[in-house]
Order: sequence, then structure tokens, then C-alpha cells
Amino acid sequence: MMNLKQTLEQKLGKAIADSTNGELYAALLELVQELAQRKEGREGKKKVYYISAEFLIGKLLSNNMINLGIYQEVRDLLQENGKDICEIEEFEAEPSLGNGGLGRLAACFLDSIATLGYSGTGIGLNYHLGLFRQKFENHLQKETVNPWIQPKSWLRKTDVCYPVSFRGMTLQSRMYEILVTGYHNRTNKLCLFDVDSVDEGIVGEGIQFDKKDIAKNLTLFLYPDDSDEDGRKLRIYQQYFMVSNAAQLILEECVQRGSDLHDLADYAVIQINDTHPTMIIPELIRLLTERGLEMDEAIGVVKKTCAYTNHTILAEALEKWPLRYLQEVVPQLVPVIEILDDRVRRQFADEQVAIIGRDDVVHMAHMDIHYGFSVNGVAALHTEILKKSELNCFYRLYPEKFNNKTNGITFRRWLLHCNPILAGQISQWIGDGYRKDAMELKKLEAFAGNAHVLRRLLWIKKENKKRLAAYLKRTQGIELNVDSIFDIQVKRLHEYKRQQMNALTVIDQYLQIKAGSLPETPVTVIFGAKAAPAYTIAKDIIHLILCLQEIISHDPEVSPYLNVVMVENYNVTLAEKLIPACDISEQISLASKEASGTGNMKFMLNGAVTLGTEDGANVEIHQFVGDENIYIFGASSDEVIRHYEKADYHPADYYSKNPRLQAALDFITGPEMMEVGSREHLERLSEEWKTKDWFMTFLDLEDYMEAKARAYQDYADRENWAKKMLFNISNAGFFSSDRTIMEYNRDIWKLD
Ligand code: 26Q
Repeated sequence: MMNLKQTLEQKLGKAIADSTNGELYAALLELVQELAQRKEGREGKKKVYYISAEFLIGKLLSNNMINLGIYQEVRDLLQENGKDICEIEEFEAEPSLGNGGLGRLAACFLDSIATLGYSGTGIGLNYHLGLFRQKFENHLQKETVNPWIQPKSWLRKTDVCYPVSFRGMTLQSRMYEILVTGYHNRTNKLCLFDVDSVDEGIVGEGIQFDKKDIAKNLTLFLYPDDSDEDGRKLRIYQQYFMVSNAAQLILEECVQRGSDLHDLADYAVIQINDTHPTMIIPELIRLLTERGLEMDEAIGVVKKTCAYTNHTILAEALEKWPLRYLQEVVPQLVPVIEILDDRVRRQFADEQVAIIGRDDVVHMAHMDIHYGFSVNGVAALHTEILKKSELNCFYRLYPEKFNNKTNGITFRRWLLHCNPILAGQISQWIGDGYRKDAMELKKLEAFAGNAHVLRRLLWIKKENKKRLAAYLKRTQGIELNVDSIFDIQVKRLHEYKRQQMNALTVIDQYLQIKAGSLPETPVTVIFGAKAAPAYTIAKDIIHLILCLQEIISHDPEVSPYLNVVMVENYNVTLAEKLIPACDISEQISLASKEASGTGNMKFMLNGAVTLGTEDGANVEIHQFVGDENIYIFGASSDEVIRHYEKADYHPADYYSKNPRLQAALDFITGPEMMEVGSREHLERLSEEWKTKDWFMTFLDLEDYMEAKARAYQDYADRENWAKKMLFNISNAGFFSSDRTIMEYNRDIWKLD
């Protein structure tokens, strides 16, 4: 092993003690890059290419050091020299290359692919400004730029460049690489494509920019606002740029490894992460025919190479592009797509499964299903719903293509890194084996009757609450009562996730306290969520929560018992601080709507107890921990689906019958709120709720309030609560992304 101190001081050109945190960050980054590079694995014959418009990788320094096995040594060395690793970490900017679950999943998968020693590469885009940064002003969300590329960063510029042609314009790409370290194993790569001509200078007020200047804006932002036509076309530019580069890279690499292109499927398997990279199918077919394959052959090869993952059952999120847009942006793909559609139409006389629909829109998912060999959902319930209803007409055509791969999370980031106290303690109890084989966590169950172990779990939770409180105080000026229950809902803001149901319950609790009914234990309800810039109602919900925070924090009658906090700019870095401190994990989507959820798994692993509906992976969490260790409420997915079919859900029915609901709803447009908030936003929200409530909040509200009250009550019996924590941790092993990736490999990729 190297002499760490010597190596570092050589890079620094001075003693560690005399260096600034910034200098130490730069030196550590360089060191980690060198060590990671030495572990670049040899390529097997077959390789998986995970193509995704998003990779929400989070900060990399600590994680890479953990994976390389040098974290503790570095931490101790720094400490001996009066330096704190946590302060050094803060020099790193978080790359915000994803929106939420789908992008974070891709990042967890890259970690597991390398950890399991598989040969695999991620392919995506190098968005210079990533997803917007969220600011709160006048209790409203404002979007600003979020630059993350620093002079010293993990990005390595390469000289790999490909031409990518659009109508009337060819751009030259450039590939950047980020090394992906596996835990005590090989290093893989994440390849991010970019164009040299992108110009951050074109950004004006907030996140405004000229959507038509493609050479300057192509990789500027992640998913620019697609509420107008220019925004939607820019998405197509981005998607085609990503897949054209991917296709060129894959073909080049496979030829280098010995493929003659007819046998491409023996060299490559392409996992298509939702429909965003779907154009790789016609693009590969186009390139293969250009290189001499017959159309039939090319289609046959691509069919054996591509596999599709579906992440949503929300109809509005399934991508459909007007053929006219594709004609205007990537005319070279249109004849190929027409041939693919023609073949489908000749084989199946069913309009529902066509690729080009009657109104000349291209159904991207349909292309994936017909021209890929595998279709997978991301949790057991989700896959069943795809088969039974959403994609039933495809399931009947190709039952053999459908399979489930329940999501997972990397325990390196979501336990070892984010909760070192718990991770260390678990090692003392059951050894280190769980770090490689997560199912070993089950051994913890033997301690369910051990009062010392249970007390220790409570102590660790409290430590993590203090750590979070100190962090939020320092970075956002937020004060937390560490003796309160931390009831946390953090995830993208979407009506189906029902943050509004949680907020409405907060109002009810507020009114109860005002009426003299005090809770046994004080509660802090914590929210974190970004809303899409053009999603009006989502922004109204943020406004509601921020107004409640203001009212309650200034109410001396209520704030000793109840507080609401919305953290600004929720991201991976904040998640890593919030999750270990959580008591109650809110997973309250309308049943059938959340494909899987992965936050639910992170909370469970860190000893939070889930308050949730039977939706997504909550169903599987429930099966693992049993009724005693989870709070399940609400209508089942079957009931919900029936309500939609019969169109028989009417929010007004509930409003008129339930006085507590009525009081809470009236409060939203009442005088206290109007004093701090905006009438326009609050009235629109209340109106939407009373007349539409598309995600059936009122259907589950009573049941939710009852389940939450029960959880708050049970919390007071500390030893019994600690037992629930223990059962959640010990049953989390299944949700390791190592298990998920082994299943992808066993059933889909079949790497050698
Ligand atoms: C599509 C068209 C136009 C503009 C944007 C989009 C778009 C962008 C991002 C559609 C979907 C996304 C992201 C979806 C997502 O994050 N889905 C989540 O995926 C997780 C991983 O499988 C699941 O756990 C979550 O349940 C699912 O919501």
C-alpha cells in the first residue's frame, strides 16, 4: 500500500496541516482518480450499455474513497492534522444530472454493475447546468442556474468525437468520462456527451435562454421546459444527440472487440432507461444498413440487442412525439420509423399497438416493445399492472418479453456513506459481511429482544437528528427540535405523490392543537421537493407548505408541539443528511401510480418506519417487514383503477360529509393564510381540490390521518419503536441494487 501521507503532501507541495480545504479537495480528487484508473477492468466479450437521459450521481469523493477502501485511512490522517473530511466534502458541487428516481436509479445501477465486476458503461449527456437550483422567495419556488462543473472535477475530457447530423446542420460531439468505482472491485465508466459550442452566456433571467440556438443550448440544461413547441423540439435534439453518439460508440467498441456487426448481440446489450433513449433503435438500424446489412438483418440484430425499462404508468408521462417534429429535427430517422410501423401494421391489425398513431404521433414505448427483446417494470405491482392493464395489448402479443425487476439502491451510498455510525455499529453486531451480501442484515433479527441493542439504535437515530439539525441550521437557517418525531416526505413534487394530503393533515393537526388537543410527542413534518417549472399546481402546493411553515413557526401556542419545515433545493446531498435522521417515512402515493419508489428503500435501510399506501415497492416492503413494522393505509390499486374506470370519484361528496376535512380545506383560503400567502395560488389550489382532485386525496384522507395518529402514538413506546426500526433494517437486504443488477444480468443481459 502507498504511503498516504507522503503521496498527499507531494500533491499538495506542503504539509496537510498547512493546506486549505480547497487544496485538500483537489489533491484527494487527483489521488482517487489515479487509484480508480488502476482498477479499470478488462472488457469481457459482451458488455452492457446503460443509456439514460439522467444519471443523478451525487457527490463522488467520499463514495469513491469508500469503494476504493481508503476512506477511513484518509479520514484519520486528516483528523490527525486538524482537518475534517466533512468540511472538505463541501467543496465538491453536486452534479444535478437527473430529476429524481429514474436518474438516481441509473446511478445506483452503475455502482452495482462495477461492484459485481460486470463490464458495463453508462451513456448520457453532460448538461452544463443540470437541473435548476430551487430558491424560495415570498413563499414561492424560483428557479436559478445550478452550475456544477468546477475547474477540478471528476469529468475527464476525451478526444472521442462523432458527427451528429440534424436537418441542415451537423454538430461535432465530444465525449467526457467519469470513472465509476465498484466497492472493492473494478472501475467502469460513465460516458457523457457534449458539444464544444455550448455557451452558458446565453442564459438570461432565472433559467431563460434562446431555445432555438441549438449549437449553443444543446447540452446546457436537463430537460428544459417543454411547455412550448421549441422546448419540446429541443428535447428531441437532446435525445437524438445522446443516442446517435451512443450508437456510434457502441458500434466502434464492438467492432474493436471483434464483432462483424451481424453478431452485435453477442457483444452488446443496450438497456433503454424509459423511452427517452428510444431513438437508438431506428438510429442503430440506420447505421447498420449504412454499413452493409440488409434492412431485415439490421432489424433482427437490433431486436436481439435492445431491452426496455418502463418507469411509469401515468399516461401523460409516456412519450409521444408528433412525426412532424421528427421530420423537422431528424429527417433521416423518419423512413426507418415508417418501415418499423409498416411491419407492425402488417403483422397486427390492431391500431392500439401501432408505432405511428392515427394522428401521426410516434409512440416511443411501442417502438421499444416491438423492437426490443425485453420489457421490464420496476416493482412487482407495477409489472403486474403493466401486464394486466396499461400494456395488456402488448403483453398478449409478447408474454415472453415481460419481466419484473424490483428496483434497488446502493448500500454503499445509502448506508455506509450517509450513516457511518449505524454502518459501523452493524459491523460490530454481525460483522462486515453485509457490505457485500446485503441479505446478511437478516442476522440483526436475533437482537430483537436485546434491550441494549434497541437503546443503541435509538441513540444513533438521535445522533443523526442532531447532525441534520446542525447542518440545516448552518446552511438554511432552519431550527429543528431534535426531541420531536421527524416525519419526512422528500421526493419530486407531483400531485400523485400527494404532498398535499400530508399538508392537509398538518392543517388538521394545527387546528386540533389550537382547540386544545395536544400530541404526546412533538412532531416536525419535513418536506423537500422541486416542482417542474411549468407545473402550476405543484408550485401552488409548495406555496401552501411554505405558508404553513411561516404561520406555525410564529405561533407560540402550536410550535412547541408541531412544526413544518420545507428544505430548499432538495437534492442527493440533502437526502444523505435527511434520511438517516428520519423516524417516519411518508410514501403516500395514490395506489397504482408510483411505479416503485426508491426513497422508501433508503429510509427503511436507515431505520425509519414507513407510513404508506400499497403502491410500488411499498407492497414488497410490507411483505418483508410484516404488519407490525409498517403503517399501511388507503385504497388498493384495484379499487383505484375501478374508480377511474367508472369515473365515480367525486371530491365534493367527501368535502360535504367530513367536517374536519372541511375545516382544513377552508383554512387554505381563510384569513390566516391570506395574511402570509397569495390569494391567486391558494384559491386555485383549493378549487382544483374541491372540483377535480384527480389523485383522490380525499378518498384516503381519513384512513391516512388515523394511521399517522397511530404511528405517532406507537412512537412513545420507545423500546417497541426501536424493534420496528430493527425489523426494517434487517429486512432491507432485498432492496440492494446488487440484487437487482444480478437479476438484470441473469434474465436479460447474460454477460459472460
Ligand atoms: C417525459 C416527457 C417529457 C418531459 C419529461 C419527461 C420525463 C422526465 C423524467 C418523464 C419521466 C421522468 C422521470 C421519471 C421517474 O423518475 N420515474 C420514477 O422512476 C423510479 C425508478 O424506477 C421509480 O422508483 C419511481 O416510482 C418513478 O416515478
